[in-house]
Amino acid sequence: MGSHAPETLRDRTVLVTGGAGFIGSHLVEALAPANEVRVLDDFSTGSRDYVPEDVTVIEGDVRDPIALQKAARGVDVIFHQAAVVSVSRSVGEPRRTNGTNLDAGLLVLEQARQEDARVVVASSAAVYGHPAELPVPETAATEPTSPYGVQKLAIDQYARLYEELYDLPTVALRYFNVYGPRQRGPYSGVISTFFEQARADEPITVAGDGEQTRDFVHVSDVVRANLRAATTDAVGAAYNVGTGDRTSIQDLAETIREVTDSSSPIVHRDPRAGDIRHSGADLSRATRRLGFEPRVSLESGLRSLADGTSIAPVVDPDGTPDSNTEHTTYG
Ligand code: UD2
Repeated sequence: MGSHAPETLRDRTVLVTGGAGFIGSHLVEALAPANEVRVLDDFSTGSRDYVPEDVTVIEGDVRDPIALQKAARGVDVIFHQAAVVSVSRSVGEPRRTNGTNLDAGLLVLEQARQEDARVVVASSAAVYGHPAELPVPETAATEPTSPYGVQKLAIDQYARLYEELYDLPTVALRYFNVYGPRQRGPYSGVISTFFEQARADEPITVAGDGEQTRDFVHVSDVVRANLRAATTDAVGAAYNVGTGDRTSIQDLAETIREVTDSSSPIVHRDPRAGDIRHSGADLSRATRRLGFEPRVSLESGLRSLADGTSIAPVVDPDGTPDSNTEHTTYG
């Protein structure tokens, strides 16, 4: 594959659905002000405080065709980040979560056809279910273990199909376990839970033996994958977005206790029903075709969370492409 897409985008009109949420708001920060950025969000979990001043906010439900039509008018790229991210909620309410995670995604693709816009879809490692191989490549079997995973697989495949059938440029990014600032709430993931427990000097609750592993990827790396997806020629495909490293939950608990200087005990609770044992990304395709390479090690990501320092993706303040981006490191 020839030269890779840059890690910057400028002078475009873009829409970020779920742009006030955890991942979406970090993406918006990287896109504004070099682009005209719009956010469509219902603020069910996101916050206005996360959205920069110069961004147009349309408050609405992504399932509402009128709101979406308004938000998407004249856009060049849609980053579709809005979703119900709780796996357990999808188990309790498969049909309702399907509305947001799949039906709305289809609406986004249809709207993009009208506008002739590119679509970058937030897919998930959940499409693999219990991964058939480790690290798991995009070509592995997809047998989701939750409605959430089925919904993400469906929109991931629709994105590919829209490229094939209608020549719409689409990319699906299969996020592994994303962490970083602004992640919070009951479904927010083990890293934010452990941080809260460690800071309160309360027990850090490891589910089961703690030997299960995950591929934790910092949100700034996820933003960088999105920026590449916004201009790549390698469309009509899905790409893993992780680090390629796996960390056990026990090790994670110990590191978080250390970086927060906490005296919390680490306690073991019953294993979580339906938990996947291991998860880790094979990044070969994402590196080869997209030029995506994660930059933030888990250790430096956790330290920056503990210190409250932010890690920006590789975009300079006015969005000018930086010829040194390939070699910029953090940590
Ligand atoms: C992640 C995604 C989910 C889906 C899935 C696909 C997050 C937040 N969720 O679910 O959206 O894409 O991957 O496979 O990224 N744990 C504890 N103690 C706690 C909480 C969790 O030990 O207090 C364990 C949990 O049992 C699991 C691991 O930590 O083994 C990660 O849990 P999670 O909820 O952060 O994410 P996961 O992998 O279930």
